[in-house]
Amino acid sequence: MKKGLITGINGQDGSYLAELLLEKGYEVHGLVRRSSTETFERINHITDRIKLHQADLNDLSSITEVVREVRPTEIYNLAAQSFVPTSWKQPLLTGDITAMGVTRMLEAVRQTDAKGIKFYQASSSEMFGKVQETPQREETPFYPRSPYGVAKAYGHFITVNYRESYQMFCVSGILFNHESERRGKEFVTRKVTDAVARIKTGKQKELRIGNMDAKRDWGFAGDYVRAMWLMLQQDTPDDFVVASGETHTVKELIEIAFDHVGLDWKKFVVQDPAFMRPAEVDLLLGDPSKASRILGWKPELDFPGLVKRMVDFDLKRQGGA
Ligand code: NDP
Ligand code: GDR
Repeated sequence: MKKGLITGINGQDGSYLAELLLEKGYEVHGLVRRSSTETFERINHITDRIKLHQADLNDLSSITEVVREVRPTEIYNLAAQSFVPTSWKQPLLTGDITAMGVTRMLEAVRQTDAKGIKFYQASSSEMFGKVQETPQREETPFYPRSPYGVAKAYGHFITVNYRESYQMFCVSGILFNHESERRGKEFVTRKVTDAVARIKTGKQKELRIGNMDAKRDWGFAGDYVRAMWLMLQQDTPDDFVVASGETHTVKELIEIAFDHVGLDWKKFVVQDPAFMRPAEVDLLLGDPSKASRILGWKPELDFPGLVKRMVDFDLKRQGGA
């Protein structure tokens, strides 16, 4: 039986990936950090079918112990400080978890069973930052624009380096933005769909937002975790861009979300400098052709479908549907 260990199992992607691995008959283990209030909102429905282990990406001995105890066949390293604005407020912490945390995971693998464990690193389109070409491909040079992007670039290269230094099966998935009803409410898609639902049900008056001209290549998280799994099923380790191949502005996102409940967004949206970033990533557009050709991956949910799904979910939560 295959055994999967997911760091960040309690996050958006971790919860979808855990479901996918269970469906495929894996024994699923998750690494979670200690918290004074245990909230497993995203994985409550599957906690009886998975095994959780307490460890922290900042603590090598704790993760080595988990890797030794579980002896997984596959590790998905999804844990990170993943919110870009926080990376300017807490740059050192972001570096510790999102960059050095990857080396700690790789060391835990190398010291336990370098040849027997396949390793997936959750890399990001934020590494492209101030983009050097469009669309962005696996070969596009990185120019990160935030401490988060810089940390992810380190994580990417250390993963490639362990593959080349120790012939370990390590891959880096360069994933573009992917969203769902399980997305944290601080990220722009969920912030918008949650606000639309609250405005529609009379609980909120306005939506304060930052840069509406930023363009992102958005997809559905459920589709993207399939690509992670596919990368570890290959015979040789390689890196892949995973994206929808379409880009949309934040403004388009807002329009679709408000339209879906019959509201005029212009009456409710206020631009607020507080949500502007010190350095912005203006445009992201990925080229997923390598993932399509080699992994046979393609996304199933398109952008309008994704936004409407999230609005419908939030509306239901607010008792408005
Ligand atoms: P989330 O922020 O939803 O989840 C991140 C998880 O990491 C959380 O469960 C969090 O734990 C855990 N974590 C944070 N710090 C530590 C630590 N020190 N030790 C152990 N666990 C920790 O992110 P997503 O699910 O959206 O993303 C998954 C990964 O993919 C991240 O690495 C992210 O940077 C990357 N990524 C995401 C993209 C996206 O669009 N979603 C695109 C490209 C890359 P807790 O629940 O306790 O907070
Ligand atoms: P991003 O996602 O930074 O791309 O990182 P986010 O949803 O936070 O921002 C997307 C774009 O929207 C603009 N924006 C706002 N963003 C937020 N959060 N709040 C606002 O009010 C707002 N107004 C405008 C932003 O400026 C930005 O241009 C996500 C994370 O999941 C990372 O971990 C991941 O690596 C990348 O996606 C790919």
